Amino acid sequence: MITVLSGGVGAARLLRALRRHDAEVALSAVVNVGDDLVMHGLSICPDLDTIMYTLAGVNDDERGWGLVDESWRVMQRLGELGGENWFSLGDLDLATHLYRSQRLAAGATKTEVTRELASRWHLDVALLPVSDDVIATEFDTARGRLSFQEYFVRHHHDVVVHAVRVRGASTATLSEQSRDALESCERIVIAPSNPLISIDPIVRVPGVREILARRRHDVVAVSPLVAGAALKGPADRLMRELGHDASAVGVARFYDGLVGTMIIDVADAHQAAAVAATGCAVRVTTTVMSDERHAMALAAAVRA
Ligand code: FO1
Repeated sequence: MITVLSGGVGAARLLRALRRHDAEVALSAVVNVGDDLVMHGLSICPDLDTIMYTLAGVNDDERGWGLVDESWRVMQRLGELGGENWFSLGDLDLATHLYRSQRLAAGATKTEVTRELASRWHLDVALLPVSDDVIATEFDTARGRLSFQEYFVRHHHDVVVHAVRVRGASTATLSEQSRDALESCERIVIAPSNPLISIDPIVRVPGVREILARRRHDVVAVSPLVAGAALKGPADRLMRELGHDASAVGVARFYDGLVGTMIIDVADAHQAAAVAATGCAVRVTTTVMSDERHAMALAAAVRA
């Protein structure tokens, strides 16, 4: 059994690769909920949905989020009415948010609703929100305090960040299902997701850091930075702005004490000794899942 600490796109692709690599392995994803938002009265969980759609084979892989063959008529009409439409919810994607919002209003937990949605898509990966409590990642920026999606989407993560806050994380309860998945698996994998805004909001939930530290020899992390750059999103820029090295070494230092093995890209092979000097084993492979062959190579390295 493998449990993957997960953000959005990078985690979704790694989970898909792990499943294709071994149809038998039991897979769980403990997923970040710090990007979640309520908009137009609807509860939206971008990381959970990106993973769900990717594993179901219906994610728009080019865009990275949302459904393939989506249409945007509702957003267009909303704009014509003068409503807020900077955060695009596709016509079909809206059904997911309507379903989730109705079930939450009826008293179901996020964990229960996620299980229901995942079963409708026939997923064979346990999708687990790290907590059922509200956790909200926020940014102190040159333009003031911004919510996650205001920073990420409205401002195209193109604004200087002074600090990241994860509201609610330190008092959130780790879900029973996430705790079980982290305690009972043979290997914990930290996906190639943004360390600061995808993985850290998970690690900050009381219990997670302790489990990782205690089980660090079973923990494998994949660096999301390749030659100092993120494949998608602002990980490199945020690392620099918040005083970290934007490199595989910087990622290894950020995970110090929590990780037994770091997987770094062949483009960063020259940093292997410096990564090892942080106190973990190092594996060098292709981490960019650009095609099936590379995805399988990464899945094999994660399982080695
Ligand atoms: N990302 C965008 O860049 N623009 C959007 O309008 C947008 C809408 C959206 C709706 C539902 C959803 O599940 C994800 C969505 N995303 C959008 C992606 C999301 O903002 C981020 O990529 C993640 O939160 C970061 O992991």
